[in-house]
Amino acid sequence: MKRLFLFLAFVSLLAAACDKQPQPIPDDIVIPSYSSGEKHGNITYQLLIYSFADSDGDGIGDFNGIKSKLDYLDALGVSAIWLSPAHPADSYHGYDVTDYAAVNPKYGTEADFKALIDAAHAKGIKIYMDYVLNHTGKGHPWLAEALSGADSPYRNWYLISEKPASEWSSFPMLSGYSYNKDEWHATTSGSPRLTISSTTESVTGSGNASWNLWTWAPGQDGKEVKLTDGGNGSYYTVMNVSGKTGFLVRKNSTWNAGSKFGAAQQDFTATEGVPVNLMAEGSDIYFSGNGRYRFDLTNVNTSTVYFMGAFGSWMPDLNYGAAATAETSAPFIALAETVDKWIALGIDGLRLDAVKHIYGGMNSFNNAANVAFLGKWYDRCNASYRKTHNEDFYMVAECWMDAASVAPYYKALPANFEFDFWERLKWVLNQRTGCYFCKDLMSYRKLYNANRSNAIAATKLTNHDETRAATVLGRDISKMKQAAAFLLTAEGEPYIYQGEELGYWGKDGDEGGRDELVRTPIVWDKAATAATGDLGGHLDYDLLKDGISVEKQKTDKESLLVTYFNWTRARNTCKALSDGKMSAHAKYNDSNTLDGSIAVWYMTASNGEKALVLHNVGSSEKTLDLPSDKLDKQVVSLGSVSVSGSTVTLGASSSVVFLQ
Ligand SMILES: [Ca+2]
Ligand SMILES: [Ca+2]
Repeated sequence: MKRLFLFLAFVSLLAAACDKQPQPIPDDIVIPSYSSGEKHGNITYQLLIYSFADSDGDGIGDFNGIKSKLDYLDALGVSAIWLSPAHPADSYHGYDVTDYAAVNPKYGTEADFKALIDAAHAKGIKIYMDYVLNHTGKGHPWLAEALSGADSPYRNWYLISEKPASEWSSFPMLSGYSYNKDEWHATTSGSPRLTISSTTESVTGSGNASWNLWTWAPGQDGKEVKLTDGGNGSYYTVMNVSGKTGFLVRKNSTWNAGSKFGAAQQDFTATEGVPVNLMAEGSDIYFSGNGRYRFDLTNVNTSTVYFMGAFGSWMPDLNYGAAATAETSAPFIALAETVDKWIALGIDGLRLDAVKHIYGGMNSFNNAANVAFLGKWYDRCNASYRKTHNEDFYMVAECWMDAASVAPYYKALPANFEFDFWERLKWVLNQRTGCYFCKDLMSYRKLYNANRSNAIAATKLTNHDETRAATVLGRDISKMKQAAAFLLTAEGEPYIYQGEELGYWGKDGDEGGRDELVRTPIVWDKAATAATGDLGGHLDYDLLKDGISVEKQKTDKESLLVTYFNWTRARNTCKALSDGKMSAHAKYNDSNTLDGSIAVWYMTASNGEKALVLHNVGSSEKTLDLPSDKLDKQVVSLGSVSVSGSTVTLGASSSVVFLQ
């Protein structure tokens, strides 16, 4: 029987259940809502806590804000959220942690975090925390302790050396590392300490020592106040302080490297009576007082040492020792114990940051050591999780390399991000050449499966460190919709990055833009309410308008957001898509270069359910003759799709899925 379906552009609103016949297109947009256990797509949303949703009006996103938007994430078909680092940290983005056992108070309390976890679980949404294992923030107390002296019990938690150019190879952790002087940062060991206390002593005036305070009131020029030698390596001055005063400590009157000492944390505010551990080339210190104060500088007999920080002087690398015994190292044990705490609170998995740099620097990696280390890390965390759960702990790593290089990491971990997915897909869409996509993806999965039979490819378009998908695709809405359709019909477990579903654009800092510009807050409503407060004003205000808002797009059939609703719904409810393995089509595959704009594959689930996936990435209509396929049960479509007998006609940038 000849059947004909004609779907006009962007109105593919079929109920996407594979066991149903195609339904008439509803006039109204259906915003999906899932009942318990109905979401099978394993779709994760990458969320930036600081810029997702603000609940208390301070402009900074928070746990309660996320909790209030769980219905949105549910409609988007999400069954897990990867949270940006939730810990206290030196920077707004959180990747320079200062306490792994706490939550950042900017985001709320631990009770708020727990309430978010519980509310998410009630909707079938898991919570993954972001863990940074390569380095801490410079402001972590572990580093201050490690630098307090050569005999500190924390000394070996970091890679610290007086002569790194000749000593670096003595660290077992740096086997295979290529020395790079730019990754070693001068600081002071012996930790000069500064204590400020109220006093009735006389003002000392300018003292006799070369050590001095460089002081200023914010907004005014500074002046040098020489300290008085108090003997035994101590110096002091007494002066009047009126209001907020900034200062740095200097060894002499010049600004030569190593002569300036400040706080470990940016814009640090000193408290009366609490000693401040100073660091060479440290940050500005502020003190607010009204009256007379004594500034005591002690323990100044310091030595210059260097710590290794592949990502820069604000991110000192941790030292786990040789990979073969990493699990016995103090930082490994300390970090694992913090994971125990979050597992007990209810988290479901971890995303691991920058894993290729753990055993290695910025440009040289010891992949074998990283795999050995990560295997121990996974086993340790999984053992903790399995005490209270019957399934394994989820862990996905950011191992930013090509598929062949990532493959060995599956020996250690169940999931890794597939950066090659987007590398291939952006080429497919911009070159309008789809015929090789299935072959390429299957070849990657073969590499992964050689190392782990149930390897999970964490597929994605872009993340918070990449130029936005929309920008890469020339802000062509048809290509952006089809990028979503590819992501949600390919084998793997897809991630959707905050704002991608709304078509956010922006250039990353590495490509002439700025990191904040690819981390733009969600614009929730037509009043353009957004959590902009933590981004230092580095915002593209053209993005913060009502036209792109969730409220606007969810009532617009032609919006990108509605395309995401439809295709995530299809993936969640069609077992062939959610659980399927890719296989090539006999006719339309990589040999079909005459119709190079066509990408076709099957997805076959473990229960035998099978779907035919068709994409035309070309700029003109294509008619495919598919006598061996069933074309009567359409799951979801995009653009213009019509069926006549054994032929399917796909308009430009059009996609469709048929159940077999
Ligand atoms: Ca807030
Ligand atoms: Ca490292």
